Amino acid sequence: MSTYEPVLLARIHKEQSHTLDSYLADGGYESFKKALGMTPVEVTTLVKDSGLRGRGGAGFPTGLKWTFLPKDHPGPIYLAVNGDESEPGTFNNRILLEKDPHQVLEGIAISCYAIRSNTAYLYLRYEYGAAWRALQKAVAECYERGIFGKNVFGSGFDLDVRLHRGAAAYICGEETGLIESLEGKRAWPRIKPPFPAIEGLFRKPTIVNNIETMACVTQILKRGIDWFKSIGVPPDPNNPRDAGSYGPKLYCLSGHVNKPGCYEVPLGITARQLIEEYGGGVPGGRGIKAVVPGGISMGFLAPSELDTPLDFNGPGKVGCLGLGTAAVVVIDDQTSMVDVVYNTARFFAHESCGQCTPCREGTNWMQRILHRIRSGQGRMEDLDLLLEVSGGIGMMPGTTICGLADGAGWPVKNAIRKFRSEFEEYIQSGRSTIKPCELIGAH
Ligand code: L3W
Ligand code: SF4
Repeated sequence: MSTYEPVLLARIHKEQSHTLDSYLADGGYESFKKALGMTPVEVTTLVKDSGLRGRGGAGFPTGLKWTFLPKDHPGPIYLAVNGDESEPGTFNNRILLEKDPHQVLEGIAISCYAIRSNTAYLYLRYEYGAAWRALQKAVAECYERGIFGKNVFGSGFDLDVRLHRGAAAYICGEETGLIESLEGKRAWPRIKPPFPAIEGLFRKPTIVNNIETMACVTQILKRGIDWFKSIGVPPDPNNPRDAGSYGPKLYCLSGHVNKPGCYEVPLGITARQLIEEYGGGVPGGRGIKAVVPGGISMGFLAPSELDTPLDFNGPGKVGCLGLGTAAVVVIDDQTSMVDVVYNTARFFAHESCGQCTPCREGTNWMQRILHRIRSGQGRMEDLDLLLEVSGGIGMMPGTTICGLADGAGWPVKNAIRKFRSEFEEYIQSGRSTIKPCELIGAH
């Protein structure tokens, strides 16, 4: 097991870890004070040089994103913090917000200062009631003690942090859907460009960053670049475009493991290490059929791919979409991949916002074809039809406003490519794994 000592999760088991008094006793808000003693450009450069990449799914370099803001903009500039954590299997943001909200709020304060924003909006997933209550209390404490508000710490810098509760829809986590929702509208993603950094919330320059990214900003200010870069994976020397995978990461481990949970370890741990050393293996000593490397949009690792490093590059090298949210879901050898992929398709068909025809129709096609296979009525040509709908030229990939269609198609085509014989056997057998209760309301 790694000797790494958690930093982002260091406080979560302490009594009253969510309170301001507890946070201040551990040196809380000293990083914000340190940032206020620097110029905004210096703070941005520090974050850029740390190599921090966004933790919300795309892994985009955080400091670089900040530099996309228009120079000398008269303002306002906004920070929108994405806490609409909805990717299945992902719960790292919830833990941070429930147990250590001030670590996140401090990162928000530092980031606002760096990007010259006086207003941050934290958008929280509707279902996160405990996190909502913890955040409301934490923000109120910050206003009471002068950490937020006018002239914070006598610095001349004004900061408002506003909380917004989401609307229980996956698409609210897409950055422009989130912005639309913050504006009080239906969360229909916008066409990019313009990117939010140029034209975002209320048509003003806006940076959208994830909750875990904000916690990392706090720790980078506190511990420095060398600490951050001593953890994780440096850039691939054979890939000049690789920015590396530095720092700690919160991996959410779930599914068929003995010890599911949120584990903080260096980026680059392999799926096998995570499952065996942290998750305690698969219950009953059963085998592994597949592993989702980072949220269901990303596809599946086959048993022969379990030594894949879960950094920003590793999963992509074995046919997955990427690291995503680092939500690792273990699927044992007693589970049907047809059922797994059907559940995935059903989820995306439900969550598609419906603006784009390839996504609205494609996600439904996939669900219906997979339902037909599951009901024992599948045809062998259904597999190529699924591959065509999910990955064919001019079909779902690359034809839509946001990435949901790509993310919906990828696990379907990836599963058929890696587990085709299982799909074929299922169709040939003519059997069905549909449970009677599922027939209620089935398509
Ligand atoms: C200015 C440019 N800004 C890119 C910005 C862009 C965004 C960031 C990354 O998807 C992934 C997705 C899900 N000028 C820019 C620029 N930017 N070029 O950089 O952009 P992008 O489009 O690569 O990613 P995205 O649309 O933010 C996120 C995957 O994450 N995912 C996540 C789902 C759910 C959660 C959650 O539950 N927490 O995040 C799951 O796998 O599929 O691939 O800010 O504006 N030239
Ligand atoms: Fe909506 Fe899907 Fe189009 Fe995204 S790709 S905007 S979810 S219809």
